[in-house]
Amino acid sequence: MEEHELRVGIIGVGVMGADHAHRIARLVGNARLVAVSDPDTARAQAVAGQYDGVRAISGPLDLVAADDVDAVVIASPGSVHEEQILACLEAGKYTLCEKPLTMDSASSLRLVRAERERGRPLVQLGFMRRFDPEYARMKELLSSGRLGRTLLVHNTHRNKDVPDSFRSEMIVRDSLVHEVDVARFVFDEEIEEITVLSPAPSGHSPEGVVDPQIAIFRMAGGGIVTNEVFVRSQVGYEVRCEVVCERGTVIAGRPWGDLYSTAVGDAGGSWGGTVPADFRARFARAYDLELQAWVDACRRGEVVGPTTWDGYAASAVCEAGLKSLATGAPVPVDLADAATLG
Ligand code: ISE
Repeated sequence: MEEHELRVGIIGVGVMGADHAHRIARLVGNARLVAVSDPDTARAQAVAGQYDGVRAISGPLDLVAADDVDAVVIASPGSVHEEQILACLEAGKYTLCEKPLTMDSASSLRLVRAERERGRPLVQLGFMRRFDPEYARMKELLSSGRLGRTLLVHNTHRNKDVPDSFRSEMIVRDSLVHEVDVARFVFDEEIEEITVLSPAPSGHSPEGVVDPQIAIFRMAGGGIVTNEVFVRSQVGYEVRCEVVCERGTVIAGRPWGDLYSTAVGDAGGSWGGTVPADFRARFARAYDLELQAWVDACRRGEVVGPTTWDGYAASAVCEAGLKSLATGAPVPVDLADAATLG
């Protein structure tokens, strides 16, 4: 082992956690995967068995406490994040936590407070879009001032398909949450109000599920963000962001070609290229850069990227979004005063 190699443990090795395990074990520099944990112990054993020197630990908190684990990736469901992050904070271990931070704003705020009380940041949130080369270049261009003030953002977020258990609420909490972070990242402002509209659902939506959804954010400075989230589009994974400024526009995630049309076919969706099947392909580079930035920061003793505050703000917006989903009416976002948190 290199002297300063970061020894990483991963909690949760479902789709995303297994992808991160491969990344840490094979792609990211100066890091070594040492342990994984999952309630499905057979799955944990199977992932551990793919790499030399990696063991499966049955209890996630035992993984956090293990002496040879320097830092932890949390890719478990949001409902267990609070306990697992608190354990990492208690143990003083750097943590990269997948979104959502937690399932509601009260528990997310408890984590913001717990981290601040311990006096130094330890947690990076897994909003990977910020590391995607196109989103990062877009942000740089906006920050340069060349396009003038940002006025509007239009986000498109389509998945090929999801299981029937992915209900309307999950579209807000698990999918729209990315656009919440994109809006806050692009504007550098909080979201003050959200409206979630329910168009007539696709025939592919299970009974009672609102898919697609349209969400509208009103930003603190008055800007507006429109979002389409459609998780059963049948075609593939399409994520785009168009930012409208006073002197120009910029688009991240735009495919090239004259007419851009996707449809379901034998070969899947196409536009003269291939529409990626899911986020692992579309954001592969973003995940590589996100994990490398996290490892490098941990080794320097720092935290970079989205914070627990970003996770909390996203939870608060989604909570208001769920209320709006029920009525279609605008709902104000209730956010704690950052200045009073210490
Ligand atoms: C999933 O959990 C993700 O994080 C993906 O990025 C998102 O596109 C998808 O809708 C979510 O289910």
